[in-house]
Amino acid sequence: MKLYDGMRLMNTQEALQGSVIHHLRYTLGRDWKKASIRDLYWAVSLSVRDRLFERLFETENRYRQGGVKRVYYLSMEFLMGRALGNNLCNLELHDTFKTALEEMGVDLEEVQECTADAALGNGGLGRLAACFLDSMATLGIPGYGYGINYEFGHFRQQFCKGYQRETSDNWLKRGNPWQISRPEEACLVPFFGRIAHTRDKKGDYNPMWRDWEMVVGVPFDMPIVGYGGQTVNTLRLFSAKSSEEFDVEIFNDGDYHEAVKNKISSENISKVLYPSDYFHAGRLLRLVQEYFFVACAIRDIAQTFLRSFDNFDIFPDKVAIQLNDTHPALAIAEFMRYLVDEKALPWERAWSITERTFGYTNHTLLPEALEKWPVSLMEFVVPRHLQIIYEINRRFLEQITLQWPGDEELVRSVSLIEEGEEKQVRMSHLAMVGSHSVNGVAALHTELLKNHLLPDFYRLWPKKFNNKTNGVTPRRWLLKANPGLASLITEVIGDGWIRDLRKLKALEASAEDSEFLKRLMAVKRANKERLAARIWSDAYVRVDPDSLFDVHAKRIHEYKRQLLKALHIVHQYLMITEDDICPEVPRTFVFAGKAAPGYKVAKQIIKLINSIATVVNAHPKARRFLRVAFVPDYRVSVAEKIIPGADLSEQISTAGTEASGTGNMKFAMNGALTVGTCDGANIEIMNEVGRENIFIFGHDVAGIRALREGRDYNPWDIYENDPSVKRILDAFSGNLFCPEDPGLFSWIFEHLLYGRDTYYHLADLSSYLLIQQEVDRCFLDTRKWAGHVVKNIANTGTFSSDRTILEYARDIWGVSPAL
Ligand code: 26V
Repeated sequence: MKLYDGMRLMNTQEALQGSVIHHLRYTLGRDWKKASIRDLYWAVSLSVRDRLFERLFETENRYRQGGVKRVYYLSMEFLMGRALGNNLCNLELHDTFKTALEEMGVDLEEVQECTADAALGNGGLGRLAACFLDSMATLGIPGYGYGINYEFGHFRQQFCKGYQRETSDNWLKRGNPWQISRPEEACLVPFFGRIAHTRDKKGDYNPMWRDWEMVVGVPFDMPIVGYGGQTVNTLRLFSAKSSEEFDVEIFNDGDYHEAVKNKISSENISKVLYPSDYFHAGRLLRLVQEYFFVACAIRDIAQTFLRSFDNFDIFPDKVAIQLNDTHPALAIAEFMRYLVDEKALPWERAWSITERTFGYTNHTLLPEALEKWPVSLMEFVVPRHLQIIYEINRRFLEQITLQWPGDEELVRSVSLIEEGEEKQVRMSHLAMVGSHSVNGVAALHTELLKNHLLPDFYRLWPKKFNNKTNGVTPRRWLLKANPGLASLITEVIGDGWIRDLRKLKALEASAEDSEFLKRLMAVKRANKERLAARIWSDAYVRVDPDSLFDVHAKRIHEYKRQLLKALHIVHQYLMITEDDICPEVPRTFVFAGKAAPGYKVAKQIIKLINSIATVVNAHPKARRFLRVAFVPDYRVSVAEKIIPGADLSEQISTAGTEASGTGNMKFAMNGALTVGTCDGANIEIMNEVGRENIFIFGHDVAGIRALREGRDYNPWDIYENDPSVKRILDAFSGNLFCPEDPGLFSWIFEHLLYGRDTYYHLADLSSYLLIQQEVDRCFLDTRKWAGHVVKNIANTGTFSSDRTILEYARDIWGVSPAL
């Protein structure tokens, strides 16, 4: 059998079968007859991996020979999901592999389903990083992801009596065929210790970092293939290991116990992903993780640079480093330390190189999520970096005072150090001062950054600020997640959309074509059936694929207002059970999402929704029109099933709180209509698809601000004056949804009425209920609905992460595709 075509492995069915059998026998040592589904997963994955690596070598050669500029995307999170299906899809080998395996009696779908997601992220920020890697590889941009190889990813979610229970995600338990460790490229990272204030021979101040403890960072590489397979980049994740030299030293002192203890603590660094994306708790281990990661990344990046060049002045021409939020912002101090302490560059030169190298992306407007580290903690973990941060701040404030003499208030507001009972380092200020670019992730978000979150910095450096509206990769989120829709689209307009999503626009020509609309809705119907099966197997709720699938799937946060959705359901339920009004459109309400383990209100919201589900689904009359299902353990692979089956996409955050949202884009692309507020990228989706093809409701940012500032938000008035609102809230103060646990949900009544509801649920409730009626009316007219669906799909082209990445490449990184 012919195995090679030139330097490349063959991709015929025969060759693929041979490859699988080879790996099964010789790599895994398994007899075909005794192979389990997991063995097959491994054998198939290794066969795919062979094909990735040969392209990875080609890509590296191309980059090296071109002396190209490289982009490093530093992120504490990469929410990759499953690799096999995506790699097959991007290599365009899915169908060949499927038939090759079929002939061997193996079902490819089944093989994929038995594998864990790579859930090294919490939500939007981590998934965006994963989409960006796909786009960089597809566009042929030399882009590398850098992150942490967490041993445990995001927790697994189960429900126990309606409450969220977390279990650990031991995703590497059975190994990972996609990762290759590179112990020969490990790096040493010093921690803790003290600064000795010494002078050099010339008498100049020469601080020495002494008595540090050493940790080893071992890189693990994961190949990232672009669509078409021309480019394979890498995602490099670091695992922490204890340094042997260090252990030996202690060991020689005879303190065996200490040696073992330290081994445990250094390996703990990459043990687990922090499962919160909301509250910055300021934990020591988190700071240690952030520093460990950037120290490894900077060493690695510098080493790669030095393999081709020797003059750091051209570093910014050859390297761009993008900070995914402030989590890797210490990289700025670490790079300064590297240039000044290790490479003996003068401060000014080092600073100019640093500033020209880094870019910073902000992903949140919520003050609770902004990172601030106590100076005392930093002094303990990274004493030299704290010193450097102080020096950056001293020079920065000196410049401010020169420009605006006497403006003490300005100095206080922009300082990297927040004064107060406990002095803290403001990581966003460090990131901004050390970068040449600061960007938000949707037009509205960037405006709010400039004018509300960071107005003083905007006044200082208006040109640094820019917008990069998020996007999602159409390969995973359309081609792979929705094969039915993808092939229908390809049949009508060709397959150019896979690389250039704007081509979807051509679908508009078919918006009136009954035959096309029928086929489109048949695809949706098939996806709904698939989703219904999943809802039954995972949430034990029987649902009718003919009902309207109304989906709210994302992290559980007060600002995302799952509670507002719950109020709508309760309203419907009460209309049926008390007013005897039956909705014309039966609905299935689908929820999915995890709550941070320490976020009590979010966990209560989960319990509430599960309790509402129990009551509604059991009510003999209500269940004829309504079903509520909370699908557990939301993750990338579950999103791939839920999103294509949705009719209605709920994007109902309080205006001014959701930086962008990316689920909103995935749903629209898959032919769901959006019901949304004027928030984040919803506004841009509205502008693209047209006001008449989206359901927009509620207060906008100015309206919410007026409520906040005017102090005229009086939820009691709303409660007293609107009988339906009163009835909904009374259901919570009563025990309608918690007959066995009286008083369980009365907090909601109090929270929305007495407490300061900073997310203004009641302010938007009546317009939300109204717009939902409009949704119903529209859904009844199947043809009209289908027309809106086409308009949505056809106009989501701009929300491809390819567009986003091309903008980063052009405006921030100064790189161009190297295909
Ligand atoms: C914050 C924290 C706080 C400390 C503990 C760990 C941790 C981890 C992550 C975060 C920040 C989360 C920010 C985030 O995910 N933002 C989301 O970013 C998406 C991509 O830009 C965007 O679409 C969402 O609107 C935004 O909420």
